[in-house]
Amino acid sequence: MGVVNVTPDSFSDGGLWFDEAAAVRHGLELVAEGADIVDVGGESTRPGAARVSLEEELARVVPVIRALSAEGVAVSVDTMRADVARAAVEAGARLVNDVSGGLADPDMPRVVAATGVPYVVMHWRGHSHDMDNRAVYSDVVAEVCEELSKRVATVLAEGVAESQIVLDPGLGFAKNAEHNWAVLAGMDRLAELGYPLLIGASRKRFLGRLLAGSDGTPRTFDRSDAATLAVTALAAEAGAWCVRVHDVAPNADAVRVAAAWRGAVQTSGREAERSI
Ligand code: PMM
Repeated sequence: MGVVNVTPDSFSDGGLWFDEAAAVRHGLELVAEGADIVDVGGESTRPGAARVSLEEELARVVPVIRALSAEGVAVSVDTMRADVARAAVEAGARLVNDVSGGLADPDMPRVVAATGVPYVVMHWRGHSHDMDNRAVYSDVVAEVCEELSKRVATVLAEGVAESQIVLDPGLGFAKNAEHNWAVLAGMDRLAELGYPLLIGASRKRFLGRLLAGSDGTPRTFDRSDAATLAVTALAAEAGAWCVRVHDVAPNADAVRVAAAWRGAVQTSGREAERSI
């Protein structure tokens, strides 16, 4: 999944694709580089970000989604608003990516149920302005699993089908670096919830912190793409269904490497069985 943030203020690419034509061009480039899905968002979720109005979000994303969909691109809409999700699907979006997992807008699950498209339910504890204060856990993996299970139960009760659901632990959303690493290491427990997993590590602060210089200054996001790539390879190996990334070409290659590796492991397993 390649990212097109149609925003002036997203963390790593804010302002780059704010213009409609630039956003569409970038979406097409991401597909050419190997993205299966292009995730279009009109609201920054960077820590501390303020919300945009419904009208502004619609004006940012709908024309871009319509244009990309008309080109045959599988578009997902990154939104917490049911009205935006509805308009996006009408404009051709084939997936709804809701970082709040239906918590920000109680109408979201019902609207997604009516559309029938896949629904990414992300682990979330509150809006960007104070999410860092909510990064308090005694066992982050257990609590993320438990809170996601509750969201799943709610969205199912609102009519979303099991087959629509994709889960995402929400790296960086009410999680510090230590929490993010624990969540990645606990992907097998998240997978036990029984739904495909999406992982969004690309260019996030915890990677910059890991790669900090000797004086403790975090590595800038534009120099942490190799770290994103490493997460992609490991997440794919751990069974992720999808990774959400900004720099598609090398990540698409990493996913193919992981798939070939898995395929070879399965083949050699079958051969070993035959020889017994
Ligand atoms: N992260 C961001 C935005 N949308 N969606 C999902 N499903 N998972 C994520 O981790 C996620 C997301 C923030 O990233 P950006 O603003 O740097 O693109």
